[in-house]
Amino acid sequence: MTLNDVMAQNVAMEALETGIDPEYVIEEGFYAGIIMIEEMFKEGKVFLPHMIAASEAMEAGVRILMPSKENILYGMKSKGTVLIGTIEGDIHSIGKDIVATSLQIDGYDVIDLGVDVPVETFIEKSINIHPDVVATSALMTITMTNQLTLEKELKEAGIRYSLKTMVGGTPVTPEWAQAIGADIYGSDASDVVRKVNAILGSKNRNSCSSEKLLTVKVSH
Ligand code: B12
Repeated sequence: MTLNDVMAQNVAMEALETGIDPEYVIEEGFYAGIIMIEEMFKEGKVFLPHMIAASEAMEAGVRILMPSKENILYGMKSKGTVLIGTIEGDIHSIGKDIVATSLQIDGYDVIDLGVDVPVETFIEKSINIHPDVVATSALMTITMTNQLTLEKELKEAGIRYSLKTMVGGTPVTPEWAQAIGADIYGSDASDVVRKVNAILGSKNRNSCSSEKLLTVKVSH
């Protein structure tokens, strides 16, 4: 852990102690910071190692701001299962982690497959786990196309009808989601939680998965 990471953690702890909404700290603090670094990167004022250091510091801070899921979720009934990962070819993790954690906090069983997840892995896990939602994050225009491949392969595997798909990430738009046939587009964590609740709401009222206790622990 670097000095930057420790400083980011300290700022996050200070914010929690003063009672500021953690989501506000992420959006207006860490997110704004990383976008500033991106601008400096584009202008050639900082380089890739600096971006990596900045994003690691952001991750360290965000981890502090996300409450201990095990405490919150103990004994809570699952609202459903979400399989999530950053799509093949893409290693960006921060946004995906925030979405995963927010869904967990809201009562979903979240299985986080990590980053650079091959389309085949999403298919295999969907067949074995029967998730309610398969969610993919894409931060680059070239990796967005793998979200389309996933749609096609879910159909070929004969399981597309049995689940909902959800897409997000900086270059992903509602138009893209519609064009590839994804069920849900989410712009940020609160939008995701609202939309997943809306789309699974009717199912949850009758489903046996709502009787299942949450078991998955947070992986990050
Ligand atoms: C930090 C960062 C990195 C870090 C990533 C660290 C990490 N652990 O994630 C590092 C330095 C490693 C990195 C590497 C690279 N990066 Co980069 N990176 C960024 C940066 C500056 C911020 C991304 C971020 O973390 N944002 C903060 C989070 C909170 O926001 P978010 O990801 O958008 O997530 C929110 C929403 O999008 C949504 N969401 C996210 N995921 C999901 C999933 C679902 C299902 C849903 C519903 C919603 C959702 O909810 C989140 C919470 O609000 C962006 C710039 C940008 N404007 O996005 C470039 C950016 C994404 N990177 C870019 C590039 C090109 C790269 C590299 C190829 C650079 C290189 N030359 O090596 C490599 C990628 C290698 C690879 N194979 O993936 C480009 C992509 C361009 C494009 N359009 O294709 C960007 C846009 C920068 C730019 N302007 O050029 N990067």
